[in-house]
Amino acid sequence: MASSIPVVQSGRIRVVKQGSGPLVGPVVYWMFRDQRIRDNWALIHAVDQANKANVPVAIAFNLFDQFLGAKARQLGFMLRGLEKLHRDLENTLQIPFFLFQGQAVDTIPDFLKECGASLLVTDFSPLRDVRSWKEKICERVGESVTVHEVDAHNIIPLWVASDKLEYSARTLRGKINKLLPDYLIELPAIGPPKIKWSSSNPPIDWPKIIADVVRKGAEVPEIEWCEPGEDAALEVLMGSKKGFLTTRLKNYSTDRNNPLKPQALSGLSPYLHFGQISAQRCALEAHKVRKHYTQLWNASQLEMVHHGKMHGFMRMYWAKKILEWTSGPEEALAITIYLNDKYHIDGRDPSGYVGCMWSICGVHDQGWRERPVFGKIRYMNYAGCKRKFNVDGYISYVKRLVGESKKRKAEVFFDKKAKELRS
Ligand code: FO1
Repeated sequence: MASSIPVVQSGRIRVVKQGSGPLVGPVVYWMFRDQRIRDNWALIHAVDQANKANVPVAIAFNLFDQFLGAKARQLGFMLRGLEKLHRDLENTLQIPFFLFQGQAVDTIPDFLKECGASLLVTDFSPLRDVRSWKEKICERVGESVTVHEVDAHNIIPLWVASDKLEYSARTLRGKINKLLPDYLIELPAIGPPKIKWSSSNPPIDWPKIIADVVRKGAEVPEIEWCEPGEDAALEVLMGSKKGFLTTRLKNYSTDRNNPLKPQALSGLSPYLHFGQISAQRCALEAHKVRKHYTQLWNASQLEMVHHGKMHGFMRMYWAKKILEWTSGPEEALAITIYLNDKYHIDGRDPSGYVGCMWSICGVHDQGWRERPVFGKIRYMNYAGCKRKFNVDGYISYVKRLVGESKKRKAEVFFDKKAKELRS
């Protein structure tokens, strides 16, 4: 197998069948579960292996006649997503996309034979049927053909996270969290492969295929409220208008269990199911939002510690986050009063104590709609700050303040040292 260090972590790839021959023929990625170009480890691996062996790469998709009772609703969504993927592939990566209809155990081996492929890359699905199809395909492909399986769906590859049926989320969560630093990493973008596919791939009559599928599966009609495809998925995740992370996450903690507020949930499951968005992308983007969120609080804390005077607005946000993060109001009050007295030039003052009491116990404030953690105490969050001021500007302002204060400290330190040395 021609491959130096794989671009995809070895833990994410399983050699399902080791072919006897070298990688001299094309690489084919049988796309099944992860129907997307961006952030797709299986596609990244297929292109990487093809480039390293100087062979072309193609994507093959098999449309089953019947798939677990799927009707117009599911197949229409899936195929409209694939139609966009096919167009994007042609416009950006020039990777051919072959659509077969029938049983994958027939169409995939036939295609590999026809194009003389040396490596079949598959994405990973734990479904029993899919596993048996893969076994049959391994039996049917030529001796020389190698078959790889890449877990492009999970952040931690399933077989790395655990080798057994976990009896509780708690035990599995611990294993996953330990592995996140290794696997929750940025994904490389792919460019057009080095070697172009020889034959031009046959045109696909998407409107006809979709019309047939929708007509045959009419008993479960399509949905209108959820636009299929990778671009729509990213909009739902982080679009400026209705993105979950950008505009709706703030309601999640309070409204996630309210069926009358479906917008509080991400709305990403249709896209995750068909692999039109990567769970890893969702987690990476959520981390960025979270980092921002803690960066804002850290900035207010640093402004107090180094500058000795935190802006009044930030004192409310700062104290309320401590309430959110601690075991209850008593602990939060103890911490805010301790820090306020220790670092604020204007701490140890009746108005400081009232400020802490206002933020944490609602003294002099009205009662607000009850919500988890805060009860009836006024709620303040990052989104609220963003509406009021330039959060990034405040964060960099405090960075400058801290830099200047540390520089002054260093000057004082070295002046003192120099005096000592002179005396
Ligand atoms: N995957 C395919 O490769 N070909 C299909 O024809 C196909 C139909 C299909 C219908 C409904 C559905 O919910 C899923 C379907 N899938 C199909 C699988 C899909 O790719 C999902 O990612 C897997 O079911 C998730 O494991």
